[in-house]
Amino acid sequence: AKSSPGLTLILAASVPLLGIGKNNALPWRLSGEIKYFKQVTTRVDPSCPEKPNAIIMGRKTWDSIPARFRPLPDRINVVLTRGNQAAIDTTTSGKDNVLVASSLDDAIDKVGQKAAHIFVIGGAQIYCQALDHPLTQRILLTEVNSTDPEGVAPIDCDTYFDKFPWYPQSAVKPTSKDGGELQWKRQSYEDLKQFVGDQVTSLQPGPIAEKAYTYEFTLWERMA
Ligand code: FOL
Repeated sequence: AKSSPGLTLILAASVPLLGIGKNNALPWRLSGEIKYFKQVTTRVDPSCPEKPNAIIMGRKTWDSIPARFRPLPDRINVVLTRGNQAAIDTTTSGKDNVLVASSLDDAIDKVGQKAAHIFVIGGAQIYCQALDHPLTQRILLTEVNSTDPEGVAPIDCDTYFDKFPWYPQSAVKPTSKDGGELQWKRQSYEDLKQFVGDQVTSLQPGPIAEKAYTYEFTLWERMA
């Protein structure tokens, strides 16, 4: 993957357990948050204005996006599958911005030269693979809190980003195998603002209230 851009994970996850899904869908519907996802993954990087961005997703995440919305416009959509590639409709819709790959490395080989930024958009299996990938440099994590009046009801999820031991309240802590050092570090809001750029008008310092939730946009960077 010569001179390919680094990988950025983007996800919204519940606090503190990092729930990301329920019944192969998002656990919530937060219009300001999905607008941020759309703006961040679509925005044209001024230092690379001729290139679109790429989004890499697993086959189950592809399935979770309503057929009428996919492929997501103005981004190169790459769908990972070990199975039947014909099951992913890349042609009949008349859209030419979708391709299929058999692994993360295969996906990077296919879009690395064509894309300004590569975003990994899930789901849990793909986030785990990407977290272990040497090209992964940052995580755009939206922390979602419930504002349930009881203050105790956790957000109902069946899928978790549970391999991120650096998260402050994760059930799993970094082990001495990792050198006992923090490999991932939360960066400041200013750093996040600088990374996403001026076109992302939905970026705000959090927490932001919507429905029965508050959410906050955060940036994490790999230190080693
Ligand atoms: N990351 C974050 N921060 N929030 C998310 O909701 C999110 N969702 C996924 C991956 N990373 C995320 C995967 N699920 C669409 C639907 C589901 C989905 C990702 C994207 C989608 O339809 N997006 C449209 C905008 C839809 C709208 O405006 O309502 C797009 O063009 O991006």
